[in-house]
Amino acid sequence: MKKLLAFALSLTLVFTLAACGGGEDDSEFSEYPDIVGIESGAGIMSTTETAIEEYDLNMELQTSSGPAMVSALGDAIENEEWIVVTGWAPHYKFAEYDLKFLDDPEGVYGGEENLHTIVRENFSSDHPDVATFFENFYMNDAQLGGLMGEIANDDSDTETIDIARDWMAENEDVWSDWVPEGADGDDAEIELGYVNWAEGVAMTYLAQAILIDEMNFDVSTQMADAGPIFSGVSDGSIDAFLDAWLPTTHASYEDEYSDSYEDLGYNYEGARIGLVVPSYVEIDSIDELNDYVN
Ligand code: PBE
Repeated sequence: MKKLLAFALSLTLVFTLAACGGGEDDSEFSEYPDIVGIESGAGIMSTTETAIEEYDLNMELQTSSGPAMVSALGDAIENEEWIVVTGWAPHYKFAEYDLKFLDDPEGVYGGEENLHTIVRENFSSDHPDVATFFENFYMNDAQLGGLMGEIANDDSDTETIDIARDWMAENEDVWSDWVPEGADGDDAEIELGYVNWAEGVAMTYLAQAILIDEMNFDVSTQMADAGPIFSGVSDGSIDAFLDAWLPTTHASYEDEYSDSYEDLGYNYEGARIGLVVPSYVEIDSIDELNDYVN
């Protein structure tokens, strides 16, 4: 009995030492001590630097990419480890995993936003039918979520545009009214810019498929970081971008470039950005993070 007690006491000691740190990182976030971010040009990255200052967080922000962020999230969830990522909705990760946005009592991340389509100067007069098409282009959460999910879950080598075509075939009622009657681009070239963010990938390839198949334009796509995309639309080297987050996330790009592009309005409403964790992470607010990091 005594022996057992001694054993129990020594165990307590070990646990107490471990809880005090003892030089080792044994916090809940030990596997992912940094916030897993995305590309540096994303608005959510600079907003997260502000959040780190505002909440005085003992975490750093790691630069990564949208897809790498999702795969880190998947790995952490497989092992039930705590992780915090820069996250946004609409995004297919919410369909794939049980996740939650951390509350943001300081309001650093802003409220709901809309996704806008912006086009280069003179684009609307050069291609009025395409401008009308973009003005009509609108997806709700279920529609965009469905298309994003099909792209994310495709493990064959199907080209993204062909996944969009399959979606078109099943959702004609969604997009057919976007196409102006009699539109015929006569093979005119159009270049769509996008960043590797799931919602923009989905909308860009859907627009490309419709413009080619239903309106007879010759459409190419170009992927780059947000900065080059905004500057490309403003200098006219890119015709259109469908994933401008306004009024908050891309406000600095809007300030810098909006004199030299045209905003055709929103294609999705109710988007949001923030810090996202798996639902089993036992905190609900950004200001609780420091209680769980070393
Ligand atoms: N996002 C997705 C972007 C806008 C679209 C939230 C990662 C950003 O932060 O700039």
